[in-house]
Order: sequence, then C-alpha cells, then structure tokens
Amino acid sequence: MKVAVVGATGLVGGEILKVLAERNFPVTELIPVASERSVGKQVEFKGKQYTVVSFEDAIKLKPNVAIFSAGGGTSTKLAPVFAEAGITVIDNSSAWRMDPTKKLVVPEINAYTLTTEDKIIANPNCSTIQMVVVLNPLHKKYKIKRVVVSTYQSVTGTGKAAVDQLFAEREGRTDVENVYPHKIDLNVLPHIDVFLDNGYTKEEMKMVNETKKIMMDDSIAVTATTVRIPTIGGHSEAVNIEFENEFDLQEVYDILSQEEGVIIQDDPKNLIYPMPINAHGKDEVFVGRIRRDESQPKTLNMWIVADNLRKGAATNAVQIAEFLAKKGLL
Ligand code: 2RA
Repeated sequence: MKVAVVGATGLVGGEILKVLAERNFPVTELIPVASERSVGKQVEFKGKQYTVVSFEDAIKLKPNVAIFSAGGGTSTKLAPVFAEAGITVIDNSSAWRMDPTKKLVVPEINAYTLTTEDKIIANPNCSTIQMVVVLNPLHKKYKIKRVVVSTYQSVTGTGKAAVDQLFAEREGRTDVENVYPHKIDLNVLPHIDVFLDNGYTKEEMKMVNETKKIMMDDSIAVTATTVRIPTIGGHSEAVNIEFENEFDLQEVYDILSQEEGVIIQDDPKNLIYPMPINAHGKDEVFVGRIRRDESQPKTLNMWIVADNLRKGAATNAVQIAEFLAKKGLL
C-alpha cells in the first residue's frame, strides 16, 4: 500500500507514523505530506528518514490511502481533491463528520458499513471515540436512554502549541505564544473549542451528535461538559448511563471484558482505576469505577480513559485503513 500521511509533522501525524509502524501496516511507500512551510522537513518512519512533500506532489504519487490530520480547513479543501484522484481519504478533522453523505467510523462499531464508494471517511472526535467504544456493547444489551458525560481532556488534544504552553508555564517561561485564553497549568478550563449559541461548546456538541451517528441511534440522549486539564497522557471521562432495561453489574463486567480494545481496570481496594499517565501511548480504552448510580434505577456510573492521540485519533484512523485493506476496499 502507498500511504500518505497528511499533516505528518503534527502531533497526531507523528502518532500515525508510529502506529503504522507498530501495527506493521503493509506500507510499500510512505508519503509524508504537509503545508508549504513544512515541505522539505524530515520525518522518521521505521528508522528511516522521509522528506515531507507538498499536497500537489502527494496527489501525483497516487497513494492508495491518505490519512489526513491537518485541520478542518485543509480537509475541507483538499480531501475532495484527493478523493477525486481516486485516493481514499481517512480524515481526522471535524470537516466531514456530520456530513450525511460521509461515514463516521469507529471500526469496532460500524466499519462493516464501508464500501468502495466511501472515498472520504471521517474519523470521529477523540473524546467521542473512547466513550462509544464502551457504550456500544452495553447499548446492544440494555438499550441506552441517556448519557451524562463530563470530560477531563489532555492538552495534547489541542496540539503541540498547547503542550508548549503548559510546560512554559510550569517552567516560568514566557517565550511561547499562549493558545488558551487562560493559564492552563494548575488550572481547569470548562471550555474546549468554540462556544455556540446554545451555550455549549463545539466539543460538547460533537459528543452529542457524533455518538448518535456512530451508534446509528438518534434516540440516545447525550449531554456533555467538556473540560481541559493540565495533563498530557490522555482524556478521562466520568460517564453516567441510564438504560431502558435493568442490568446486572457482573454481566456489565463480562460484556466489557470481552470487548475488543477495552481493558477493565477496576479494583478500588487495591487503588486500581484508569489514569491518563498509564493510558499514555496505549491503543486500548480503559474503563473502571464501574458502579450502580444509587440515585435512580437502571443507571450506571463509570470512568473511561484513553490516549486521545492513539485510539482517539491515530490508532482509530489506522484501524479504518486496516479494515479497508483487509476487505479489499482500497
Ligand atoms: C480536543 N477534541 O481534545 C479535541 C481534539 N480533537 O481538543
């Protein structure tokens, strides 16, 4: 497979290169791509250096698949150009996610719907991916009525500049440009992405709308509060789930322990629960603090953690590519 990574010099782009190498994706030719100011830079893949090329040159090289992580503007403009040239695009931005003509894919849930017609495939938002991977098997069994989620999101979700801001503040440096409107170190910002007219942020509405689309069920009610915290290892989520049907706690454990890509870390007596510091660099979604909501029937509480650059972005995108390759859809 000829694989282009668009946005190869960014945080997610770098992670995509690592994940492609680790999972031994059958790359016959790697094409790192970025905007003009990064053309000519070097990136490493499997111990070799590769030179970053422009969008135009990448299209001429005719990759089978292009994994985009270069922001919504680039994806809006260039994904159709790549697709038109016969290149399948897996897009990590929010540009195409809610387009009714595009599929929003978490492989464990809905990759089976993909066909050769799907030339632009959307990769969901990081905080949504890690939540739906856990919700979906429970929805199948007990039918979810409503989800209330509060997130604790890593600065890596914003990108390199945000990581720089955090460490500059920590080290007392003022030599970086701030990307957050307030201090992030020793602080918590109840604000991710822009505010919308309804008082929610765009990140919150992504969790609401993308969940319904991926799980193919508009009846699931979701409300979210998304929060940025000064950590780098991954996103954490406190999730409250109300079901239509009664559940058995042991059965919930059994269902989740059988779910591919989900690891239960739930042993409070031994102080074991998911934490971003442990999820960092891992492909799985970790779930713990699984317990009944004692304030109302048929309701469950849990704590979900995953590396947002991995399952929340790079790993999910590479898994989509793996699925397409395996099914002969590339
Ligand atoms: C964040 N959801 O953490 C984002 C990144 N896609 O800001």
